[in-house]
Amino acid sequence: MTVIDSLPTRTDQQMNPAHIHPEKLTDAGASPTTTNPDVLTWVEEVAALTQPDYIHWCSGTQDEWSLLAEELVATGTLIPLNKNLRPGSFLARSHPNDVARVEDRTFISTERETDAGPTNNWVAPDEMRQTLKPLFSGSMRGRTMYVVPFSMGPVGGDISQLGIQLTDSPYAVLNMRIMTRMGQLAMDHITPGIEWVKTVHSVGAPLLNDADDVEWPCNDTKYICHFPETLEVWSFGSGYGGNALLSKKCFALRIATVMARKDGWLAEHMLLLKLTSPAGKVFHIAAAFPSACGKTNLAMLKPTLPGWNVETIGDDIAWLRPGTDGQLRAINPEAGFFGVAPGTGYDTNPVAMNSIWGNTIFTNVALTDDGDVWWEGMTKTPPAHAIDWQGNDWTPDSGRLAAHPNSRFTVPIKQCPTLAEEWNESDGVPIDAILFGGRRATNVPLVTESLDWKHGVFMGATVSSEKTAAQEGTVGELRRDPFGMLPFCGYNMADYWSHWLSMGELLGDKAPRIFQVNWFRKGDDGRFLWPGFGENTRVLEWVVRRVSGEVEGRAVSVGTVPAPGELNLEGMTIPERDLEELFTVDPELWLAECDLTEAYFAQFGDRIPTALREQLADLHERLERSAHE
Ligand code: GTP
Ligand code: SPV
Ligand code: MN
Repeated sequence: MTVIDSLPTRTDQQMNPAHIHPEKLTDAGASPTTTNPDVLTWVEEVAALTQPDYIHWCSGTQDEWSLLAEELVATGTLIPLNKNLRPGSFLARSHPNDVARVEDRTFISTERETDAGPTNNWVAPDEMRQTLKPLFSGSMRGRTMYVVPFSMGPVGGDISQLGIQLTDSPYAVLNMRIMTRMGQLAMDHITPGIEWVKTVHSVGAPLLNDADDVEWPCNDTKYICHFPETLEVWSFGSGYGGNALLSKKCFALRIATVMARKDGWLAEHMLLLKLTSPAGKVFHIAAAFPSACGKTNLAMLKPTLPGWNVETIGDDIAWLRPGTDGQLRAINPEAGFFGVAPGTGYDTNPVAMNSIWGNTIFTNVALTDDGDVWWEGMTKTPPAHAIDWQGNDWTPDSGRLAAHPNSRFTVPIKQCPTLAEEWNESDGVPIDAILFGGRRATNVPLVTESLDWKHGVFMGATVSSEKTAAQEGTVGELRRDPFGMLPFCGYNMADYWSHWLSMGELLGDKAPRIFQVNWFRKGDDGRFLWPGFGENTRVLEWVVRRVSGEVEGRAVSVGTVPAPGELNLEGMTIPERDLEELFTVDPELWLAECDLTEAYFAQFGDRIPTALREQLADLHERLERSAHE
């Protein structure tokens, strides 16, 4: 008898009233929804290890979603929001120790340590399996294990990939249905012999002896583990975001970077947008910024320049591949947004506000007295009273934040009013420009074009950015975050740079142009020099005018910046001094930055591509020259 046969079914009478009542789920969910022996064996093995009371094979239907949501309301994990104000929406409050990705608990297990590289936590695969075994052993007791099949990208698409997440978190299941193409169609495509990614997730909180469940089960011990060589993810102890929705950072970035390197494509922490000029010319832009550095905002930008239009394709992850015409084409592998709530308001991001009208899961935001949500920056005037993200009474003068700084909304991408019609194209959209960015109070100009692809890769490789609340740790601390990928590259970062260089060779003169942007430069008085948000259209306009050969630019030591008058400032007021400061390149400060880059590169030893060493030497020389001018 197989493990699956031995597990109770939906009609079994020994249900634990304290957890999900599986009898409400359709009977179909009790039996396997595939005949693929690879899937069946794997599900059996994981069930034998984790010992769930039930297995539910997810169909991905709306009925299933609604039933699960209902069950989570009954157990207190989800609070239904006011149906008139926020229909079909729920609030979840996580455990206060489970609020963000845990980078120091994130591991890459490759046979050789150098394949993970100095920027990843490495543990040998065998050793990691030995560590995980006792943790996962019995970890799903008293719970249901959900089998969640999903496709990243349109099911069956050229650039798409398939995966299954096994999880004991129904909250994760609900989120996965929003974030991916989840359901039977994906399962039907997981046929014997094809490549698919196995992901296993347990909150690590077995329910023993009919114990009552808690609202947010998790474990103080957390492990987010990747086995790129066998296309596996094992995540233990957390129910939050990138730790638990394994399609996202674990699969679509860490595992996918390894797949992409092998097969000649790119898996990136990038937004995708479509920009149409007043003359009707269409451009597609991909932009890589670190976590909580403005991807969602740029992807949904409301242009302040008349006649320009931005449409949204993706806000977090892009997979890029040369098309048959030799152009780099990109898809958004996701199907939803897991966006930062604080700072999102009608004045900063009206498109996001209009996307989350309903059918949205909010996590760690505040609950208003009329049953709606609130967070810092949502409205200018805060509510007089609310329940904060930890479930306590809150008033504007309580001296605490109402919402956690990394509180988020999960919403289907189809609700985005500016969604581009091409968002679902299986061969993606052609990319005209790539932007790299970060949060830099100093040094980095508002916009700089790279001299060529190699210099662009150097720009991406040397990005530094101030840390945000998206990861556990100290907010504001400056750190290297190459390509916004520091926590997401599943292999040696220096090899990743080599891969980017070789993609440039492959693309040749069809390669998109590369730019660096920085919305976050500050004056001596600590205020942002650039208004940002909708006004970033002005930067996009200059970028595409460069791509179209309509503007000359001005050569500076770090690249090409707008020549005087080229940045369209019509209809906005910005002090002349601020504008000057936004583009100031101080050779002394940049030379100091070069020294830091040299030390940074040194940790990669001889895996650093020669081209990047040459780029550093050339930059050094240009800066020396300008310092003596
Ligand atoms: P992840 O989902 O964590 O990968 O983040 P993201 O890059 O999508 O970040 P998001 O767009 O949600 O931005 C996070 C924060 O940056 C919010 O607090 C925004 O208010 C702020 N932000 C975004 N764009 C701008 C801008 O142009 N200027 C300034 N000053 N702040 C911005
Ligand atoms: C990020 O941190 O870059 C995110 C949020 O997009 S999470 O999915 O939690 O990683
Ligand atoms: Mn992200």
